[in-house]
Amino acid sequence: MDITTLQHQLADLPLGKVAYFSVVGSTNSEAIRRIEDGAPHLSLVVADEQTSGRGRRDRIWYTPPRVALSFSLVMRPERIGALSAPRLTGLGALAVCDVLQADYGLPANIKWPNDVLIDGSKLAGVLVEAQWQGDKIQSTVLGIGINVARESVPSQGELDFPATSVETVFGGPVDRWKLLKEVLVALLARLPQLDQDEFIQAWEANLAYQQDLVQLIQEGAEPITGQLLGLDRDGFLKLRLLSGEEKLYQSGDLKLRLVDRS
Ligand code: BT5
Repeated sequence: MDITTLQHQLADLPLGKVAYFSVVGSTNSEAIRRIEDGAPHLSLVVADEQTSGRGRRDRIWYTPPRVALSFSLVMRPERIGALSAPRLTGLGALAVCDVLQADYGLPANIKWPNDVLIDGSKLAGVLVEAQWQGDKIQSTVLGIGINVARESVPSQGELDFPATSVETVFGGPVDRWKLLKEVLVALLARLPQLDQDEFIQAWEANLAYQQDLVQLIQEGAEPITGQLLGLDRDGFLKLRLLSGEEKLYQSGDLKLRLVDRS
């Protein structure tokens, strides 16, 4: 891929500036740098390889060359509404789900808050990062990483959750750049709904482990066990605890795991 071809392929989408790197540290970091330089709403940074791709809490996100998709979109709060910012993680995950379901016939779902799964294995992750000035969000970056070819899947020893790729589950070749455009189209189609209840309903309808017993795990704290009931209006996770009490949880650094009752 090169920038001219990419710009040409994406020319009919209402994006800001489009940048392409054959290798970059992190597309999120690059997008944040571009915001500081005044990059407009929906500017896009795409990389063929990331050397310091990251997940939440600076966990590593592996993006080897030529086999995965990694990209970040600039989201200006004045264009999406600052209150919608917490929903951006859902937007990214939902867009990937929409495409895998509709265009590839795959049973994708979302492990709250930010992972896309197929048959219980993760093939995409979303990382939303916000830039603050005082107590005001200046801008947000929505980053998405998708394992496309089989070679993009890190060895299991490097992971704390099973992983797969689109090609593995699709069972045939997948054009990365076609997939990129499809995800961007799906994301842009969902964007106008971001502050509406329909958006939360769609996010919730695609959640993995609905009604199942799950655990929320946070480093240094006792795991929280409960039945997964759904989402509230802010995208917080609703659990019914073993005591019967219903409680809401904000994503933060929580890891969600299914409780194995076998
Ligand atoms: C995520 O974090 O899943 C968010 C990943 C976001 C990556 C995109 S790529 C474009 C943009 N630029 C960036 O620098 N980041 C974003 P989290 O839920 O914290 O999961 C991280 C965990 O996923 C790691 O600790 C690994 O166990 C696992 N992991 C790392 N690389 C993986 C991969 N390629 N496939 C599946 N799992 C992976």
